[in-house]
Amino acid sequence: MKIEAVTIFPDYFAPLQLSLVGKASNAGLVEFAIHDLRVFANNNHHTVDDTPYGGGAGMVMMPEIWGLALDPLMLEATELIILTPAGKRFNQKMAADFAKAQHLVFACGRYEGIDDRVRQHYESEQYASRNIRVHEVSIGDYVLGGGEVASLVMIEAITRLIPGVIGNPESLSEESHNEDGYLEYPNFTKPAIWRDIAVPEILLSGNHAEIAKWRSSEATKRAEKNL
Ligand code: JB8
Repeated sequence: MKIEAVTIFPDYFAPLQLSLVGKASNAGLVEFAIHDLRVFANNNHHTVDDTPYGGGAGMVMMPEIWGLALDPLMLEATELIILTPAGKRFNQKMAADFAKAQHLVFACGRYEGIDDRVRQHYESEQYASRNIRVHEVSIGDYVLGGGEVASLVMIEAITRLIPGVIGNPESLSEESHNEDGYLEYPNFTKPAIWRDIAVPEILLSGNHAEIAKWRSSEATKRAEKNL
């Protein structure tokens, strides 16, 4: 899988070299390319934004510059992901679907976002016929300063689902994981007593059936508390 991002802040993507994602990249399971949008700003001050038509607060990123940046990235079978607070909420199902793609391109806006004609243009039939799809995505109900951090969140969630990235794929499918793929019950490791707090006795019993029952009941308690 190839993952690209277009941004005015390429340095935001430095963490892609770390941890599991960095290892996946070094192993050739995923390839990253981060592109500086400002390279395509052919005006004196490398400006990428202008005032909004219709008035209002803030600035809007200009479509011409985005077109120059994105055109060369729109290969056959590309998922173009535009981060915006108004997008569809990212979830584990979307991560699993994107993990099956060949090519992801993240368009990271700043200011009040990208001129909407960029979305409209790449949604047109000339791109659809080449299996290029556009997705407006949000990672949650809060407002970030731009799409970079949201892209990092999505890239981490997606990359760990690429076959071969997580050594033991049981940890993605085991019954002890919920539909979103994470452990729902509380976890404990050594020592058995820490600051006067003991690990629940049942976990030291070796009775796997009783342990499974206890974990299931703890998971239910937690789910109710988090409603
Ligand atoms: C300008 O909160 B967000 C988000 C906020 C943004 C842009 C993209 C995403 C662009 N502000 O998901």
